[in-house]
Amino acid sequence: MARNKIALIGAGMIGGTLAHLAASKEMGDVVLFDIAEGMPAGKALDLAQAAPVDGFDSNLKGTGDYADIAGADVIIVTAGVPRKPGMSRDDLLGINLKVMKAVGDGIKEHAPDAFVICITNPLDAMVWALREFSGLPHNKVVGMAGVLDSARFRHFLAEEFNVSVEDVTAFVLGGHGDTMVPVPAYSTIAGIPIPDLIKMGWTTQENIDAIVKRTRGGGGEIVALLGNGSAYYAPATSAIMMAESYLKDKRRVLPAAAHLTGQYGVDDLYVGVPVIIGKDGVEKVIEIELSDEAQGNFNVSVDAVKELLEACKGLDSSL
Ligand code: TXD
Repeated sequence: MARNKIALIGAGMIGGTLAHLAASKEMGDVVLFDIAEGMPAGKALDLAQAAPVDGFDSNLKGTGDYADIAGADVIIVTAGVPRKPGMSRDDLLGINLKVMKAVGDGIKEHAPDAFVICITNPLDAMVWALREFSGLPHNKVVGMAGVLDSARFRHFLAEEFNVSVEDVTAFVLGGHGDTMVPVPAYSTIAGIPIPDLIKMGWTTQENIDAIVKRTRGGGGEIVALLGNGSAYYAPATSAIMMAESYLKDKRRVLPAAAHLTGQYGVDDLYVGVPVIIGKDGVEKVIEIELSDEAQGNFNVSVDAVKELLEACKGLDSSL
């Protein structure tokens, strides 16, 4: 049986971490594509030399030629420019929209059957644009943000309750930005919803409110600490989980930026919602009933995504 092929468009901090994870988990052969001269080949060679030590078999190739992504089963896109301190995700819009055009054209020509996971910011707008430029079916193009945002929420909750992260589930909806909507009512410690834990006196509403706020600003907190670039370990780990659910047809229920066609009252927009990812890509969008407060926050988040899309359409008349 032929190995799977995973193509990484963008071989920077997240791209390199993705390559390391995909190869060391033996998910398949890995192609690192980047416009930077030499760098993707250097990372591929470095990782290939880790293989004999760690004991994994994966062919790794660095390239600047889209022809090398031909036949990819999964493509993960991080190409673009990351946030610098003080820069909002939206500042990235103009630069990264042009990058999505080039990437979309490359995918359309060389790997139209792939499952594509977009990570590039501003996420909800970039995944929409990438889908448009690539022309792939909507169920085969998805955005990664929700797994990361809910992982951040889970980490903070595990610290608050002093329990294993494994026993914390968390629910985050909406766009990947300051308007994202962490939903405590659907977040649990071993199945016990957060509001019940507050009633049990295990924590306070104030503490949960502070955690929700910290989750919303989770990306910015790391940007400020790093001083140069944005988070990469957790974003890469999150995208790998989505890729595995597709490749192994695991049908995991994950929050992801998916194309909505009326669900949650939203049409033709990519927004973070719970989905099932299996062999056909996004196989189902799960529509849950939200409290008035959560729905209100979700609507604010959707409006922020809509605004970004309008800006994209203003920048590129083909959209
Ligand atoms: O949750 C999420 N979705 C995110 C998103 C969490 C963290 C970071 N997020 C975004 O991911 C971030 O704002 C960026 O837009 C991407 C990638 O972040 P990374 O930290 O990996 O950025 P790097 O290290 O700058 O890598 C980007 C690479 C770099 O090597 C460039 O040379 C390359 O992209 N690049 C290109 N590759 C291919 N084709 C084109 N046109 C191109 N332009 C730049």
